[in-house]
Amino acid sequence: MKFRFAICTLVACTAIVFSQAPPAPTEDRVGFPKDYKSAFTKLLTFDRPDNGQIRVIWGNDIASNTPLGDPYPYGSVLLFESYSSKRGAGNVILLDENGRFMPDQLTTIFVKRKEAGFGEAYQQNRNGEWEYVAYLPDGSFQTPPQNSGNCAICHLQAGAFKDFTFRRDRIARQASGAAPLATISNYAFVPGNLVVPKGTVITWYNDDEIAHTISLPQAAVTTSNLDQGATFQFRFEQPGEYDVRCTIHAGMRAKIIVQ
Ligand SMILES: [Cu+2]
Repeated sequence: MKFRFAICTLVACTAIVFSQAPPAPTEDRVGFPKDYKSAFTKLLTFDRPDNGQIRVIWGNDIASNTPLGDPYPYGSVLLFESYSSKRGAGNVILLDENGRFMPDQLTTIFVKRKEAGFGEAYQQNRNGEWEYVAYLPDGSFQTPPQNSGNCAICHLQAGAFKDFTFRRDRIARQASGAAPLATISNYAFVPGNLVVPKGTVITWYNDDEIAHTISLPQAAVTTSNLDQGATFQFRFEQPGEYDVRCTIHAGMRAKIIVQ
């Protein structure tokens, strides 16, 4: 528990503020799934360009077989491994030939489990029936249960309709977790035009609520429908100008200039 003293001279008051960790369980009912690499399914590898972390999301059979839109059944376990990524000169994040971050060190394994009656201890921040614990790779605590209140606060953002789980749309669409260089939003390619060096892999991410396609006439490529959360990747080997079109909405136009 931390104490903070605030003295408000204008109103001549002195207040003592107790800032406390948010409410959380005191006991680990999640459990470190030692054998996850053989027993779980790898669902998504997600690159975070803001901090260079790679998140590899895994689910046990119950969680992995739950369709998008359904709540996860009891017994579901989801986890993500957090890796640092390899950096080059100037601390620049290095990319592999597919435009992906390259894992360096496995630092933390964040785990959540859903069981009947779980989550009550988070009180006002309760996420349905999930509880959270984070472990170091040796299975010891990184975030013990009593400090996991912030996990619940964060996962509240995913909302009850996604059963408090992020990236479900990407997992369901088998999307790439690469950081997109372009997105589709409000019936538009964003940014409209993009200039890249040859050899660049561009990942488009459909952030719109309806399906679009991506057609590159000069490369003779047209995707099938990309639902929300889906991605499409293409490597531009040859310099030139490439039109980008949606075959459903004729007004959607952009250009990739490859140098
Ligand atoms: Cu479209």
